[in-house]
Amino acid sequence: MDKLKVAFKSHADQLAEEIKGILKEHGETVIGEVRLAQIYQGMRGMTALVSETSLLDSQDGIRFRRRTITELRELLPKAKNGSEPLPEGLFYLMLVGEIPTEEDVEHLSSVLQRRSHVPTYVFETMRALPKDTHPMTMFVVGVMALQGESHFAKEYAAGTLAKKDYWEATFEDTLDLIARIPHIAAYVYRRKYKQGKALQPDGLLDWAGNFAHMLGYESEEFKELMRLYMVIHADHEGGNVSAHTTHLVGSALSDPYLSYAAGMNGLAGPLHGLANQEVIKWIYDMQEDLKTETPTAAQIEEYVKKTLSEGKVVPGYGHAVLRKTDPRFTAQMDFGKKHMPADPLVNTVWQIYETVPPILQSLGKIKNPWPNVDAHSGALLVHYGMVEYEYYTVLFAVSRALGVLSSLCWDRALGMPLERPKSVTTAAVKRWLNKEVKELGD
Ligand code: NMX
Ligand code: MLT
Repeated sequence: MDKLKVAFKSHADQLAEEIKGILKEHGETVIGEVRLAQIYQGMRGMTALVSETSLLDSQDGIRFRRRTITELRELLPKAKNGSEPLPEGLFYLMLVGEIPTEEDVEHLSSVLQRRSHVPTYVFETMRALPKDTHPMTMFVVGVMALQGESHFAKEYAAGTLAKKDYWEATFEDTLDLIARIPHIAAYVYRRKYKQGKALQPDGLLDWAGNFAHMLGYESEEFKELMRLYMVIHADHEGGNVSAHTTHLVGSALSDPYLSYAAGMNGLAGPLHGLANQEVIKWIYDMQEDLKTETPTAAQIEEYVKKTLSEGKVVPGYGHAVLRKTDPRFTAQMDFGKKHMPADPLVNTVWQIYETVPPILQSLGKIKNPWPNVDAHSGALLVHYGMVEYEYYTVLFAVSRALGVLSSLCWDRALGMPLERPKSVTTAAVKRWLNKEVKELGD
């Protein structure tokens, strides 16, 4: 058995035992209360899920196994001559709970290289779509076309998969999928924007470096950006739309291909991952409206007010949980200061950062006026020539696979059951408020 699989299983078995003990002793402990408003308002602040791979703090941002983004940039192994963390290292950390050695990461890179073949029919399926199909739709169609390869689905259908082995088939699918999706994603880009000229993978490169290469970006700096990008977008605890959807669909024992594709359809929404394309589109629209590529603070302020007066959101700002500037934004700002301090678009992003929060704060209703991860990413990509902003969410999707699929491995290894919360009608709420029934939902 592969050593990563052995390490994961041994950690999972230990945790499963601990959970048994915790539930035996504290299973009936009340952890909080649910207010009526919360079930009408997106369940904000309701703790209702367990997700082992990361934990979000409203002030400090995301922590992976208690490590912040800043610590990960320091501690995770790097590519030769590189200074950004390798995403394979983060994947290892999410599965095993420990910072990997360089050797662990090299091993994982080569495992992913070996598993990366994508059958031709997948590309043919994607080619059958009209060229103006959104890149996220093409991407998810590619993932779905690959679903026939699922070990989990095949073994389950054959009746040879015992419950105790669900985790292993899920683990195999996870490695296959993570190895293959950069090819699918790169194909979407090359087909849509580069006359369909797909590029052969480079077997000597790491996962993110090879992805950059297949997209057609050969500079070391862009490869470094992809490594950072793939790390910071990977996971944001369990309640965000893409992670929660993947977990929910997976809870029906839908295989990892089906579950991940479902999650990515959620990522494709403008309030979630699609916000990265919306940010750049919003900046371009602002430049056109103001007839300048370098708007002043006063001009940005006017444009923000116009956006709000039209009943639209300012993309890239706000968050359901965070209450400070997203450290993923700060990490990208740091990358920008190092590699492109004078880039006009990047400087506009920084100017927007100075201008927008006080305006949003002054409205009094927005809980977090600070930028999230999506406020920065597009400007860095444009700097290297990736101007096709409709594609940006696909990059997010490739990275998010690391988090949601390692979580799915944990779900299976810990024997997480079907997720099925209770819902009520407003008529039932009214009956309960009028004391016509004892329990909400009767
Ligand atoms: N611009 C304008 N209005 C906003 C913004 C914003 N950036 N953020 C929140 N609001 C509004 C929100 O629409 C709501 O208005 P109303 O009461 O009229 O319905 C009010 O402020 C209160 O919302 P919050 O409780 O602060 O935020 P909520 O948790 O509901 O939503 C987001 C969180 C992220 C959906 C919201 O901040 C937003 O729409 N932001 C812009 C889109 C975005 O950047 N999404 C990416 C999130 C990160 N990701 O990658 O997923
Ligand atoms: C994410 O990365 O998933 C977003 O920041 C959204 C969230 O955490 O709700």
